[in-house]
Amino acid sequence: MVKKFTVYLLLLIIGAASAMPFQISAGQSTGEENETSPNGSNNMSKTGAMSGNNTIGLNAAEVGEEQYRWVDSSGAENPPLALKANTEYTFVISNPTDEEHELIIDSAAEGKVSEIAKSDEIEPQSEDIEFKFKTDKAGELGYHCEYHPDMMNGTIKVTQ
Ligand SMILES: [Cu+2]
Repeated sequence: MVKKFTVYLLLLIIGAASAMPFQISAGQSTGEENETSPNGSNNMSKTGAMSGNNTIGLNAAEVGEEQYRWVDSSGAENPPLALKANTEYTFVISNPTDEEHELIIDSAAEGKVSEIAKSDEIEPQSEDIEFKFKTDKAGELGYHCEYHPDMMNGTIKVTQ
């Protein structure tokens, strides 16, 4: 246990040092900092936000025979997302599968029947598409695929 944890820590440190390709993790740690820091540094991180680090890589993936998931840049399947209200995010979505997908942002309360925003159709084997999303309300949202709602879905936590 202890050894595994040490190795994991080392990997984390190495990962952080190599220019941080884990955008979702980076977003989450920014959120934690904001909660504990005074208003002054919140303003500073908003300035940082405008410089374009609000990109979320979320790719369609076939993880087994006709088993589809959303995966983030670290390979996590259907990862929970943490977003800030009043901040525009750009989802960059690739689809190396042979199926069509479409990302729907939904109201978690009403689940897959509701639709707050949606991406364009994501054609099989297509180039990356970009989908911009912004909300002014804090709360719980969800996301899913129009065509694979039971396999490709996750939660979104929006904080002020
Ligand atoms: Cu799908």
